[in-house]
Amino acid sequence: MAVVSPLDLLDLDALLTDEERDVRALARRVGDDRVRPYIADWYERGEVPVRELALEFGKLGLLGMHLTGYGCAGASAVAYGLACLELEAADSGVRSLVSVQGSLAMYAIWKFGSEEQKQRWLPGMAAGELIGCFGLTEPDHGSDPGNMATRARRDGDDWILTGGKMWITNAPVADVAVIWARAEEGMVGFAVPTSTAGFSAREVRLKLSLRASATGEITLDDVRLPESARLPEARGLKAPLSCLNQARFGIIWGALGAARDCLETAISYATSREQFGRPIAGFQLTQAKLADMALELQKGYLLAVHLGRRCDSVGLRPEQVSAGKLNSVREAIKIARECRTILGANGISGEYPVLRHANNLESVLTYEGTSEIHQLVIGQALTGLNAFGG
Ligand code: TGC
Ligand code: FAD
Repeated sequence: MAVVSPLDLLDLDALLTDEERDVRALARRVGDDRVRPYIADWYERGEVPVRELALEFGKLGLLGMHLTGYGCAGASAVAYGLACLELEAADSGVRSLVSVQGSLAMYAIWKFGSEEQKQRWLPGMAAGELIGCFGLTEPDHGSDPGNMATRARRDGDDWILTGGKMWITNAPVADVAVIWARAEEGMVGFAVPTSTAGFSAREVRLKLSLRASATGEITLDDVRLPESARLPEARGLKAPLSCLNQARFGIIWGALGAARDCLETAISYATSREQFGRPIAGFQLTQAKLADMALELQKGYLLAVHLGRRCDSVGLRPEQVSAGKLNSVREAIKIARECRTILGANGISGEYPVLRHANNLESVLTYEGTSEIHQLVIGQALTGLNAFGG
């Protein structure tokens, strides 16, 4: 009997162009060569060579790949999604590095920055020579960034930033931090060189998830910035939220990559592991699990391709991005946990990627809008009623 791979069950490859398959192959190769051989060790140590990886990804055009100009590749949304899928099949932390660099930090500067800011930061960021981070979340304001405590006040021609940001990916190694703050005129954003006096970032320790990712806490202690550091086109909370759409789109695809890796591992394990004198894949209960997981994976992928095509043709509404993020991550984490059961005790070992993916997906479930927030975004679109509070 021919054995089909979990993402080939319905021949969904037929939905892709040759160019898209080439981008996917490139991202898969970089994941296989530059991440998989080392990831268990990085994860155990809670360290990842961000700069080395960024240079590698930059050379291959994977940073800010869906943006145009300034050294960016100008790829389609679907191609970008496929790259996220393959990178997250290696590790969510590695996909996060790329998402935060390209979809949050670079996108914010690309969309809202001055020409001078774009020239200063984007080519180096696309090449992976400069690392960016995106500071929206604070210790006391996560789901509700509109109530953030960080303040920007004018002082002559300058701005003074005061406050702090928490859980900021890439912050400990970043050269530039996109920082969001409240000012008299509403929400404003800045491209802050991390060498500026009063800016500091320390690594968040004791993470049990996304360990192969640099996560930082930022302190802004009267950081003085010239007006030229403010993102001139960013007006109101809408600006940072529109950056989130970009990163959430990548997660729609990325989470499916983590799920695929778990499912492939579980199938391979189940066909070789024997109990009661036969492969555990031959038990009906195992096959029921595998069939249901393959089905959810395919459904998630169909949704991702549909949203990708819409994004490339007419663009996406926020609730459509929420629907994709909610579905992909919620199903991916279920798949990862179910695959873990199939591996028995080996399922808890770092020799296999499954529990690492499941643990990573706990972060992915929470960041870029928790599942509850996405349910409420969809609920608001369906009813016209805002159930967020306030
Ligand atoms: P609300 O009054 O609803 O909206 C304020 C203004 O923003 C507009 N808007 C959006 N615009 C673009 N994209 C979206 N997704 C938008 N959502 C809302 C809205 O139309 C309005 O515009 P205007 O013109 O009327 O001013 O704002 P709210 O305060 O009620 O909050 C809405 C809510 C809860 C959906 C929002 O705050 C939210 O999304 N919260 C979740 C926060 C979040 O996701 N943070 C992520 C931080 S970054 C991160 O996690 C990186 S992880 C690393 C990785 O990506 O790999
Ligand atoms: P809270 O907002 O306190 O939520 C706690 C719980 O309450 C959740 O279950 C939530 O769904 C629920 N809840 C909150 N409000 C409501 C409501 N109205 N109705 C129902 N339930 C509600 N942020 C950045 O800005 N930049 C980054 O680079 C970044 N990287 C991250 C990396 C990692 C590893 C992690 C874990 C987080 C990162 N974040 C980043 C932060 C992330 O975006 C926030 O954690 C997320 O938005 C949730 O905020 P919170 O953790 O404060 O949870």
